[in-house]
Amino acid sequence: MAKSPSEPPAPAPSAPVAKTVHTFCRYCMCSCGLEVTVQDNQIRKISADKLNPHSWHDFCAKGRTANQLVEHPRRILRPMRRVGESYVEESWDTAIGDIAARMNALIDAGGPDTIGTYYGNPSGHSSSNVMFMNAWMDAVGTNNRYAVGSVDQNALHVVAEAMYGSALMVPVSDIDNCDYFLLVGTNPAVSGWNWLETAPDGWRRALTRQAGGATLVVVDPVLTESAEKADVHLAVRPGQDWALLLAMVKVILDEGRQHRGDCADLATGVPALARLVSEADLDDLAARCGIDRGVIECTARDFAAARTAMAVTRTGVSQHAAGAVGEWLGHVLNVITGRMDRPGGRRFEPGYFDALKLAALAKTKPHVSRVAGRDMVAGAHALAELPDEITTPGRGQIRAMLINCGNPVVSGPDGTRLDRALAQLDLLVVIDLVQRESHRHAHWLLPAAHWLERDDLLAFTSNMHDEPFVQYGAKVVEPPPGVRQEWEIFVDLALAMRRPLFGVRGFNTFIRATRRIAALTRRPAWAFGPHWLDRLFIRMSRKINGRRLTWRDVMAHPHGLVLGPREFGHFRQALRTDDKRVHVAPPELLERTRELLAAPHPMAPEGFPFQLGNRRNRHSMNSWLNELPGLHRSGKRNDVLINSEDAADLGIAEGDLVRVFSPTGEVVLAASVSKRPRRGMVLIDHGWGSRIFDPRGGEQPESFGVNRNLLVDGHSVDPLSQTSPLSSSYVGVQRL
Ligand SMILES: Nc1nc2c(c(=O)[nH]1)N[C@H]1C(S)=C(S)[C@@H](COP(=O)(O)OP(=O)(O)OC[C@H]3O[C@@H](n4cnc5c(=O)[nH]c(N)nc54)[C@H](O)[C@@H]3O)O[C@H]1N2
Ligand SMILES: Nc1nc2c(c(=O)[nH]1)N[C@H]1C(S)=C(S)[C@@H](COP(=O)(O)OP(=O)(O)OC[C@H]3O[C@@H](n4cnc5c(=O)[nH]c(N)nc54)[C@H](O)[C@@H]3O)O[C@H]1N2
Ligand code: SF4
Ligand SMILES: [Mo]
Repeated sequence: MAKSPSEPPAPAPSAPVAKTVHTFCRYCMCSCGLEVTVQDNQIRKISADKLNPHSWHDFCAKGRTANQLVEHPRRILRPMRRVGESYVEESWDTAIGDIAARMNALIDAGGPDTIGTYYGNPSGHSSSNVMFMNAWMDAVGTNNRYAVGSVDQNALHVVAEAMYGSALMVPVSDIDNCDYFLLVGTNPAVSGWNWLETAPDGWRRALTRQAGGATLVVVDPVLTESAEKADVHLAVRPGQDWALLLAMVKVILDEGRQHRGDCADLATGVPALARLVSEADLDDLAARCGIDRGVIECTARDFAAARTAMAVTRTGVSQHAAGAVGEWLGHVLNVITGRMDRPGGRRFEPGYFDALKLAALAKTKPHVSRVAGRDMVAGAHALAELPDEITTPGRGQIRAMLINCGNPVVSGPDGTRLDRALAQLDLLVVIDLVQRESHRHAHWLLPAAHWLERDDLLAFTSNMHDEPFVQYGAKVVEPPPGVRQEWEIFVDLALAMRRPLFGVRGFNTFIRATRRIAALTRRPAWAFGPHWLDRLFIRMSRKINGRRLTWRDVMAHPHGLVLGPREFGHFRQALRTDDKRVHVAPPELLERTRELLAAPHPMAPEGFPFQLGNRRNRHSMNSWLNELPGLHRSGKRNDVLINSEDAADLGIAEGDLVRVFSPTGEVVLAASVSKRPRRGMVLIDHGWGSRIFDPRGGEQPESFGVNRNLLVDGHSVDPLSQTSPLSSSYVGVQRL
């Protein structure tokens, strides 16, 4: 309507008031407490929440700039359907309807296994995502589930299941009482003290102990930022930690340095372990791992004699063909020297919520994969198997894939083969914030919410914090209107496919009923969703000091709530083994170790004399965040680090362009001559070489650096953890 001239002028819009929200960062397991200033649904500033009593100390530039992914110029803002070589925006109804119809048609023709899924690392930082994705996969009934664990932490799941009786029973570090740190295959100075564990400020706390007299031993083929600070750096041969750790166990058992009480009372299987080490020869083990026998003996004796000590093993151990054995022997060292559940060692943190119980209830039905014939690990098959499962004809062949929070072409082995396989699918659906390398063949791109745009209660990781702690991850801003959280997508898909969520008949009817009631009463919270489960988990919380946590407690503490002191004595009780003891000698691990002992010493194949190592960067998160401005000021690319003596032999100088090749692939990048890698090893950061497409704007894809995993063979995996040997492939290097 036109304004009459007599009307008073509209008041000048007053600037919206800024508000402060306290939450935590969900990029990595450090889970840093954040203070975020918001104005008019725009993030103005992100800083460390220094009132967070548990976890703000690792706060880094990734958290500080988290708004940049929220505001990413190439962010997907509405569902996008592929039309030829470009994409068009569609409504959610159209997207869900089309995907449901196409998936149902595939299931009708070939059964539920025609639908495959891959879920990546960020899904683990959202309990609503994980729960509802599993509920949807159960609705579909597919066994074709592939997960990031097979390029990450599967070894820990396998070992925890075998030794402690639950894949989720992971010990946490008691850093502040530790006198002797044996850190194997981890670089906490860069990556934080985290894997399936959150020990806020862990690295600096360990350095404080060191300044007070504790010994810090870092086992790493690379002179990393952590190794530089160590009292002892053992530059192990890549992939051979198992030999080093077995030698240490042998020295301890042969010389009678074990903790007699724990070996008799807490553990079973010590005689079998003793038999195993009696078959091994110290000189042989020393030659395998490339560490002097005398040094191994001293390290073993010092570890066993220290007042308090812990061995910590991480991805540098797990991402190899002998990863599960290496991981196992790290735990064995702790158990036989009496480090479990004692100050300065590794504890079990019961948290506020019994995640082990829930994990046992929600266990995935066992399944043997069609092509490779392998069991699942922690509810999923190995990423390395995915290409063959897509391309090999027969009943159970995958014809549609859903990628949730993942970039497997870059994060897993032999991305070229996976990329080709993804191109053959009838349907590829991606849920992500932007379209990356693994998504280039997608038929549908579904826009996800960033963690700053969603609430999270991560009850599953309750026992992974190094003290009893709870914090509600509050939403900071509203997501753009066309964006949805993963759980909503999974519920809508299950409803549209007419397949019951959680695989429970009648569940969809129940959901519809709650939605109707919510609409009638205008109370959106009455519609079934993850908030129902969050409240349930708080209700199910453990009694601490005789009192159960309440929802009100959680909400009243936006900075998070430390529920009590770090306690010992929960480990034994938490064990899920039938005899309530730690199984130090699981038969499959003994057998695999004997296999390794019988195998010849590793030798570089003709023409590929170097082993390819890996680094993480403080300002990258695996294959993402690399593209954001402000991070990576020194240049947005990765180069190849070559040991200075090797470089001299090859005639390679700083900055030279080199070709790095393996039987699987090749990449070209600049050389950096360095003292960091040990001789015979070259280092390339992973996570680079992933294109970022522009499905909305139609601009050219952006790309930074090269994907070093193109050099990794996808066929060989650790038979126990099914993890790809990402950090021990053999490569050749040539100056161009
Ligand atoms: N050579 C080598 N390879 C490695 C490793 C190594 O050390 N060396 N490390 C391995 C490890 S430890 C890991 S964890 C894997 C990671 O492997 P992946 O999990 O497969 O890949 P990421 O690079 O983490 O990619 C995550 C994707 O999720 C998207 N994303 C982020 N947040 C969200 C969200 O909230 N919702 C949705 N839907 N999407 C989101 C990002 O945009 C990105 O595209 O890589 C592994 N690969
Ligand atoms: N800034 C940053 N932080 C992160 C991440 C990130 O991408 N960026 N990712 C997060 C994720 S998903 C994870 S899983 C954690 C991982 O946390 P960490 O496991 O600590 O990861 P890395 O920093 O890659 O350290 C692994 C170390 O193992 C070494 N290594 C390689 N091969 C061998 C070997 O055969 N033997 C031994 N002993 N060492 C070896 C490597 O040289 C490297 O220094 O980090 C998390 N934190
Ligand atoms: S990315 Fe940085 S700020 Fe975020 S949780 Fe990890 S260490 Fe903390
Ligand atoms: Mo990871």
